[in-house]
Amino acid sequence: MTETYQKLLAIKKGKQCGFLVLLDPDRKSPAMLASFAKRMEAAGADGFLIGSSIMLSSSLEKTVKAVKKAIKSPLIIFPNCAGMLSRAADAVLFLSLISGRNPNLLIEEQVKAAPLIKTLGLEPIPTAYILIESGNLTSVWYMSNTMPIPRNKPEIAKAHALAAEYLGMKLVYLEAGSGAAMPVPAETVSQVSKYVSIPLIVGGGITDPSYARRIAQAGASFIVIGNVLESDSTDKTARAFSEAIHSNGKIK
Ligand code: 1GP
Repeated sequence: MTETYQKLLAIKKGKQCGFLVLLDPDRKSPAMLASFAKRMEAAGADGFLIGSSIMLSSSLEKTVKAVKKAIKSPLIIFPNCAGMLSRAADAVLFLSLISGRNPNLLIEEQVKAAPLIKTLGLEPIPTAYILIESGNLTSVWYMSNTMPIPRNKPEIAKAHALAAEYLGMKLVYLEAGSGAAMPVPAETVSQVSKYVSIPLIVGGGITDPSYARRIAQAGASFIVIGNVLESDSTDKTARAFSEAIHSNGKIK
């Protein structure tokens, strides 16, 4: 069962870089998130991740159902623990936080989640989650109790990404953390994307379409934008991100 993963590969093939929007169920009601997702899709989003580092609200199932009804593109769960699942989603990023040395997030949560994912009939997408130092203490850094990779050491990120590929993982997610002061360096994206052959998702702290364009040019397969779109009442920012991410390497 790899239908959603195949859709992601088709997006990457057709557009070179895909634009994913992060939906945080803790920040808006299901109805509000559904109408926001619909607008983001109209503005050019290719797909959606739904998740939160803490998940205070208990409305994930309701939110996933509402968003799913409102959009046509893939809706993928971006979980923070084994229980964060919904059968209404298209897939779940089956994450292992491989930059950390916390056994709970390397394998324990996965062992708990696997039987649930099977029972729900959800598509798991094996994903290597790699935290990159981003200047401030982000929620994911604090909550995961792991050290991120130093931002001036792309060779360490490369080694982790290659290990993930050799372990059979299907995606690498280079994460600065939602709301990061500094996004993943373009140089790291460039070096990692040249070094491995699996698609690369990049996110965290990207607030400027011109930086998204740089990351796309550096070889990202997907760029995730969250925070900066939440106050985007006119969708102008989303359209600017879409244009930049889909520019197919054109310099502006
Ligand atoms: C975090 O990449 C996402 O995983 C989104 O980050 O909210 O900082 O855009 P932002």
